[in-house]
Amino acid sequence: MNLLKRLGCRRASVLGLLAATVLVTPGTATGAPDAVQASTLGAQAAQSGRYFGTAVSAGRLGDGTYTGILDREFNSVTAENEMKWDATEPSRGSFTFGRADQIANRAQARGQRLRGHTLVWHSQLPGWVGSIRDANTLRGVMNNHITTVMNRYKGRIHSWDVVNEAFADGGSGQMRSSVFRDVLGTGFIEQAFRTARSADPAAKLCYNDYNIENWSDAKTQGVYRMVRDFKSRGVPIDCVGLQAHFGAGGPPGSFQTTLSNFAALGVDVQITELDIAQAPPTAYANTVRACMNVPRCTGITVWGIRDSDSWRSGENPLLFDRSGNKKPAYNATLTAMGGTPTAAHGKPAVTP
Ligand code: G2I
Repeated sequence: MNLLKRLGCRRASVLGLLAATVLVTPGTATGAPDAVQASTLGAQAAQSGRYFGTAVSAGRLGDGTYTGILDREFNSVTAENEMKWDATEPSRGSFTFGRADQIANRAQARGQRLRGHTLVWHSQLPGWVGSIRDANTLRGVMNNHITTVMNRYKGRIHSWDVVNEAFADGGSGQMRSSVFRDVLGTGFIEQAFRTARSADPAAKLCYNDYNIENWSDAKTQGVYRMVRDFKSRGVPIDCVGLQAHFGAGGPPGSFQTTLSNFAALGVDVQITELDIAQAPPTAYANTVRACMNVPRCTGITVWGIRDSDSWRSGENPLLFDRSGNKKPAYNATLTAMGGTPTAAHGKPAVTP
């Protein structure tokens, strides 16, 4: 029933009230999306069975503004540095999990899911690994590292970045030089995935990289050929992580095509480290929409909470400003996931 008819004799005063409301809240009369519903990124993503996560740094867990946003908005957590090799096995066979445990236990206690990052990576690799020249030794060391770290969090991590950034930039489409490739050969990736599957059969095993978002890039094609080869030979791989560290222009026009093409190989895709220079709302919306349009795009992780928490903080690339306020890109992200402007909900129609 029409609100004004229901209110009968109070019609005139209600009309006055509505007129005043329209005057003080421009946008309401047209239904323009000037706000989003009282929801959160994680809850909104969950409506389509996805997660919305963030990188978390153990050193910031004492900051109440940081943890307030973390616990309100996100339902998946990635340790920004604490599960990397230099943090977990700084010397051979000596494992340290203090800071990683802090992040994992905290997330688990709050019902947040965990992404594992990362087991085999040429960077943040302790010097003792980089100086190994014997293949049997390095193979044993790599397998032991994968097995020990995965065992620690067995059953608690939904997706592991088993191998990170193994492909070269530029036009080669080949793997980059690293101690792993140079000593073990290109087969080290397959070896790592097979070891990972044995260690935690329930975890999704991902290959994760940056600059693989543009479909025609040689690097994207190189990773695509590897995943296709793995799937055809039964090498265990479940997902491709596209980091999505974008410039101000946001994702390339082919981004959704890239996600779809990987997914068509029979793997999930995940956006694993999203940040965009200057955080243009449209660039965030385009990125999120591409994921929402691909059924096997199972979740999105932003690489930090506030601009001041970012590894590229000079570019203000995240969803919250330095004080923890939502930026325009936040609303764009929530809306792109299906968040509905509050102006369309629970407010009386303005025209009778
Ligand atoms: O570089 C951006 C990301 C690219 N993809 C893989 C990610 O793991 C990587 O994350 C960044 C972290 O956000 C940074 O926080 O990885 C960097 C290292 O490659 C991290 O920076 C390092 C600093 O370089 C160190 O000086 C510092 O000790 O963080 C360390 C721990 O705070």
